[in-house]
Amino acid sequence: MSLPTARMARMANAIRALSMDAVQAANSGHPGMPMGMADVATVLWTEFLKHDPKAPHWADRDRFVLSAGHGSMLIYSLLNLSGYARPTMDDIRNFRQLGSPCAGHPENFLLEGVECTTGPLGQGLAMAVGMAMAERHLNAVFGDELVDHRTWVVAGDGCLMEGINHEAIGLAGHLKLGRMNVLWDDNRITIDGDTDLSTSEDIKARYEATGWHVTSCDGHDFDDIRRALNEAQADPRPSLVACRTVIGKGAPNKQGGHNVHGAPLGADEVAAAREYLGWDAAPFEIPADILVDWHATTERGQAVHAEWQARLASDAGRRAKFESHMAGIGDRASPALEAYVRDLAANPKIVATRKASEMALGPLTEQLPQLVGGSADLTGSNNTKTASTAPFSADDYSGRYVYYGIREFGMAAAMNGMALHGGVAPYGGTFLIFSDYCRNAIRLSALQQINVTYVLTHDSIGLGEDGPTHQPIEQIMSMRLIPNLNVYRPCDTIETAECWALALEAPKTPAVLALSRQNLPQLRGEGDADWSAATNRSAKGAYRLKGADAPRKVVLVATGSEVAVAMECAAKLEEQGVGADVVSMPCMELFAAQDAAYRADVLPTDALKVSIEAGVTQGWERFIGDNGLAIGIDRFGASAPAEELFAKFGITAEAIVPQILNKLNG
Ligand SMILES: Cc1ncc(C[n+]2csc(CCOP(=O)(O)OP(=O)(O)O)c2C)c(N)n1
Ligand SMILES: [Mg+2]
Repeated sequence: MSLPTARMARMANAIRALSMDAVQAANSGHPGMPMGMADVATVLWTEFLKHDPKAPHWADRDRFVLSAGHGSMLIYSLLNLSGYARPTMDDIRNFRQLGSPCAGHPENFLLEGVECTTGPLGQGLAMAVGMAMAERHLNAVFGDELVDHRTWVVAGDGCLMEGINHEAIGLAGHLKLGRMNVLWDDNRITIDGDTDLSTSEDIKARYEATGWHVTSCDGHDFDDIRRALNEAQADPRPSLVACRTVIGKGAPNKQGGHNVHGAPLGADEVAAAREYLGWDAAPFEIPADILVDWHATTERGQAVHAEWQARLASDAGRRAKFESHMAGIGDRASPALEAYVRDLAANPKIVATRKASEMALGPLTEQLPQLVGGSADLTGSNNTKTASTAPFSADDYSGRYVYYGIREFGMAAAMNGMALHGGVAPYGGTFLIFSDYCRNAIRLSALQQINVTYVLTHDSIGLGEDGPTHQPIEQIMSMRLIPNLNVYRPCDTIETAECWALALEAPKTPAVLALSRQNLPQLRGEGDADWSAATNRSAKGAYRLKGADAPRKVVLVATGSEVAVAMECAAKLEEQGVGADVVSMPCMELFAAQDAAYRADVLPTDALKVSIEAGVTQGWERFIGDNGLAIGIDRFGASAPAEELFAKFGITAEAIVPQILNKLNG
């Protein structure tokens, strides 16, 4: 049952008033989008969205994604008016100020009800694809009784124009994610002016061609909005609803123009808007009758939530399984790997670390049902598929392996969406070199404090013949620049398993696993016969793999495939009576977090420190100091067999040892 139009209009005007007043108070922000989409959002939130403000984490709630994150006042208004505990009106008063959860753009870690961080245009919608995938997967596992919800997206012209939109809707159309509905704020305005300035694209035709259902509505006509949303819900395909709106609707002199996009209306125009909208309440005050109407609309969601709780309670076994699944991996990755690693200790394997990753994924995917893998069309190269992970497809959403296609950015964003949804622990592969294609989504994994594992193989010139376009040089070090991202570069089978355990057992930190294409010797095994989480040597980020025999003069620090090179260097140095430690550093971030005593023990000041990594040397000063020796590659690679490249670029014991001796004697 819908409320009369006049009351709906006043509910929508509450969003308009809060948005223009908050932006005015902050003297910064974007009033145009929330004022333009206020009517659509009011219909969606009060009549369609399944949610319970008293239980923002309810697993079967609909997901709402404000992909046009600059319109953050829209979601802050909606959460407040619907009766969520936060944001309070004081929070809104402090919009965009230090300490307020009402940040410039919505942040998932600041407010319950904000499902994901948005602002980088296009990625909200692409994350929503992942949420819709997670929903279908869990529905296939647990059935309609426990998992049956929709993913709603509000997106602007910018979200649809970004390249990632193509990847995201291609994936959603192919996977027939019919429970995903995108409400496009079709206002024909972006920052620079009319969309005519920069695009002539037939967006509706593009969505249709991608397998989407497309409809439109007058975004300021409540009945027409309802009609379109009902149509979107009924159609089995994902839906795009083009909502024709006027940006800044309600600001009589500025609405419809680009100046209302991202600047305060100004005191005069705010006053004019109050007049125009018939809004006489003071700033940040909502008339009681409007608040009553808003709160009443959430009774529907509360009732549905109560029914869901009853269904969950009705079957104790199913409930336990569901709750354990939704709770995530916790610390169950290490136990899943114990038998495998202990066997490696007794039976060493010479394999590429990408292969070692596949071997570790065997027991992990077998024992951890939350793991959902995939690759951006490099399954056989990334070694991401296991016997336990059948394809996830429109015909069978119970599968746990996603063929993402050649959509690195779309894959990364979708994985973020899955992780945010909960109940799914996503990992996905591509070549390390193409991390740059999805870099901003990796950054958003880190910013959003979620667990996503990036399996990035072919991690150096060691990939050989494909040449410089495919050979990472600056990628590993540049990944390490991203805060709250653990970059792992394991050196052998056992370290690879250790890094997988660490990656999966950090619920608020995403991980990159940089893995080799080429075979590597197994360097570990001694002392690993009783391997467990407690003996995971990679956990401290770096450790002494081999101590010096002769009096120590040198400490060689290496990662990944270069640890074996460091071992050769050490052997040659020892032959000449020069004592050398070898430190394996699979994760700089974890090492940097250790206490000073441990760091000083591993990297003592009284020895020459030599770093060896087949990538840029910049950054290694942090560990080897000003007087250290950094062996690396500060230019693009070349096309040739791997062994020849290591020789050419001097990443061999033959090339390195003389430099060390020179330095010691110099
Ligand atoms: C990836 C990315 N590029 C650029 C921006 C800066 N930016 C923020 S909003 C915007 C214009 C968006 O236009 P539209 O989606 O139509 O929003 P409207 O002006 O209608 O509110 C731009 C370019 C951004 N936030 N993200
Ligand atoms: Mg626009």
